[in-house]
Amino acid sequence: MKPMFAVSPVFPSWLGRALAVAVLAVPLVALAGESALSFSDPAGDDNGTGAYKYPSNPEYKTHAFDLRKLEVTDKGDEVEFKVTMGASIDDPWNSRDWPDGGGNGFSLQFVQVYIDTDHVKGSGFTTPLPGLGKATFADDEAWDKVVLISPQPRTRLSAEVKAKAGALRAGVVVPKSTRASGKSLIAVVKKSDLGELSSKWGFNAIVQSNEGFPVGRDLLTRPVNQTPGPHRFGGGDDSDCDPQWMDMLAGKGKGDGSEVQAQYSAMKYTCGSKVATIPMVYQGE
Ligand SMILES: [Ca+2]
Ligand SMILES: [Ca+2]
Ligand SMILES: [Ca+2]
Repeated sequence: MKPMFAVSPVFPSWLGRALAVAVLAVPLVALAGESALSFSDPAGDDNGTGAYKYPSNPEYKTHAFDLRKLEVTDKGDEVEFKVTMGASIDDPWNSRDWPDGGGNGFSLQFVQVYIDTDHVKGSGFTTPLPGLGKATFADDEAWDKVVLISPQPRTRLSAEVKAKAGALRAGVVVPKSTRASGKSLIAVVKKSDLGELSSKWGFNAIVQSNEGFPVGRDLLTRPVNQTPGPHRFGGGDDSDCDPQWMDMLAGKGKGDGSEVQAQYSAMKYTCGSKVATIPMVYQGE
């Protein structure tokens, strides 16, 4: 009898610990799978500085470049970036038939999600990738990573980055997969390429247009000119002294009306003397 008494109290306590670990492990995994950062942007501010116009070709349909939401979700070993626009995502140029293995099922949009992972002055890059025109990030909001959400196949995107990004290439993240769904673009990034997602990170989503035949050193981006053309945005400058994108996050990234003016102010430029600013939005602060 004695050995039974000696053993039996040990067994339940071992079992109890195992159960406690199992019960704790389940919600921890579920929490990681659900934790997400969400940023909103006002409707109808897809005119850059306030003056920009869409290309004249009707394929660039109304609000196809109107950023509404950026959601960043922790998926364990991966992080999902979901960018939602004001119109359904189309594929008028049949991206599946493009060279290098075919594109990602959409044609027009190209979103660059800039991320400040440390919020340390002087740490990171203060200029965007080539093709966005003249623009700067504040010293204490310099970006460390940029996720490229492009319809181009990975081979083409990676080759363009290698040829044109220079030193900025160190921060470029090419997603393992990118697709369109309804009004959203969804890109999945390996956490080993990005780091552990934090609510303290700063974000901005720059909405550009995919250009398969880019001008000069532009990295797959479509210029903004003075006058719109069939495949050129208008309302800017024919050189690259203007900020060349249509929409981005501004203010607190909550989507309220004040963020329209905040965007226009940040994108204000004067050729030769003042360049536009790309602000970071920090949800955790
Ligand atoms: Ca918007
Ligand atoms: Ca321009
Ligand atoms: Ca905006």
